[in-house]
Amino acid sequence: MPPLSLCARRFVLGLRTIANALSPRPLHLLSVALLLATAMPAGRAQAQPPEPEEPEPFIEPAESHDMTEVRAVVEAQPAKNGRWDTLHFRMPINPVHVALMRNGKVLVIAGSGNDPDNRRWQAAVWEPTGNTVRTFNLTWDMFCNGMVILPDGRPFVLGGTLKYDPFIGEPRTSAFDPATEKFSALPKMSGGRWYPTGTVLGDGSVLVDSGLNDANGKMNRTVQIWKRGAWTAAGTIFSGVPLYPRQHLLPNGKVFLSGASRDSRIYDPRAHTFTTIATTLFDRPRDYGTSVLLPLTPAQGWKPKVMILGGSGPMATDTTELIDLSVATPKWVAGPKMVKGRIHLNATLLPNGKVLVSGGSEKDEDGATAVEEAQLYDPESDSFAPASTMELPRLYHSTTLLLPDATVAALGGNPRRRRYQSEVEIYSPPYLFNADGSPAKRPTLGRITPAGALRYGAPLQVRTPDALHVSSLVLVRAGAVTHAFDMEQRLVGLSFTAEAGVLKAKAPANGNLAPPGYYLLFIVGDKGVPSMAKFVRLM
Ligand SMILES: [Cu+2]
Repeated sequence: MPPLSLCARRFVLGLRTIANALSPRPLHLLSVALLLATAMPAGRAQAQPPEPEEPEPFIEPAESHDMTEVRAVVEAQPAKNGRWDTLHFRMPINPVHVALMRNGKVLVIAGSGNDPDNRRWQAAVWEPTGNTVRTFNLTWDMFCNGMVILPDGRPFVLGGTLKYDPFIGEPRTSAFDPATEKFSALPKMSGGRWYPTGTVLGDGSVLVDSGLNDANGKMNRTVQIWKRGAWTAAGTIFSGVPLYPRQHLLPNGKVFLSGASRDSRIYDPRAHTFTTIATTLFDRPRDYGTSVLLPLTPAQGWKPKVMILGGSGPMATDTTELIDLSVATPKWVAGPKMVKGRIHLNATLLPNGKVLVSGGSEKDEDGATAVEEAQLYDPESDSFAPASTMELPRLYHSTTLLLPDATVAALGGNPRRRRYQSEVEIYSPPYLFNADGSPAKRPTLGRITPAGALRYGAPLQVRTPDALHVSSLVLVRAGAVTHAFDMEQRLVGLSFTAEAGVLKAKAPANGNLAPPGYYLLFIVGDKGVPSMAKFVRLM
């Protein structure tokens, strides 16, 4: 550990006392690393800076609170607030990682599931429509991996856990075939990665960075790109890189890193360099906050805007920030505040372009301060509206995922080791209800032409009897969520013309706007009601 200045030491010890008062568990090395990083903000990293000292990551794993009692919540105005329903079905494994596959089923990965003594590493395929689930064993521990979905539709698992306490990262990777429901090993990365982030780039290659290595449990400093079946080195990570960095591919082909650290950076996949472009308004790292690339729409010229929400610790912030990345000198500006501070929250893009913000707690790891009020962020009005109330706390290791029927599944929550929230909740947004609470009539999505893969810029036709009453046609990339962040989520709107029975559009112009892979195609009616989605493959 680097030597501390007296001031930093006092700061660390002060926080340590607070943290110990909150938690019976002794603070371990990563917590101290977090506090250090908080106490001493990292300098602005330039391209490939010399690295005199191993920087320590910002985010610590969190666990230590009890599940709370289930209580009934009845939503009186579903057409206004939407509605949460708790399924009778329970998830048989800890759903730390979830990915929506091209067949509508969900890959759920627990690995050891936050239990150091559990050597039975598991995953599952969950079918949300019938609520069937099939669990199976894994040959290595995929707990705390990074996961994206390859352009061919296979979830791609990057690293995981080799050892607990202190955590050592796993260098292995594996791809899951949705058809055969089997994993196959792919080449190892440059070293272990525990808490890495993967980002699919415009050409379908995959960037991976961050994560603790398998040599000494320190940061894996190599940035790598997966291309044509092999890993290549793609630069060196900057000093003070957070674990699970929040990353988004921008329409210019570069990658924006929005947190958790205060300095926001751009990674150039060609030059392999990081450049700091902005600093958050919030004066600490937003640990376990989340980040969303807001909808890329034709009305906005597909200009990229990113929103960051909540995070920090031990007390969470209720603040949000927005950045317009289409301007020459991007700057964070304050967004509306959330109803309460949230750490370990989730944010999910809906087909109508709004963002469902749910879960988390005001105090880190504390179920008693769980924020069960969900909210909908509207990028057009830049404001939040209530989105009813969840029944259960959703803290550390909870996930949310947009499903093809335009509802959102909320799973898990596991701040205390060996226990997790097994109940699954489904959010039905207001658009699914009439004023009297009955189901809204949805536009009918008919045949999509071409039937096979959709090429960039190519004509696209969507049959629908509701063609003259459609307000938007959107592609929503199938999500892959863990640790309060969806590494895949992205909504790309398409401009179209409507004739009786058919919408005529063009596929997104290129892979930087919408990286190759599988998307949910929705049409949204003029009253805001989305159709059921169909998967399309973009390439
Ligand atoms: Cu974790």
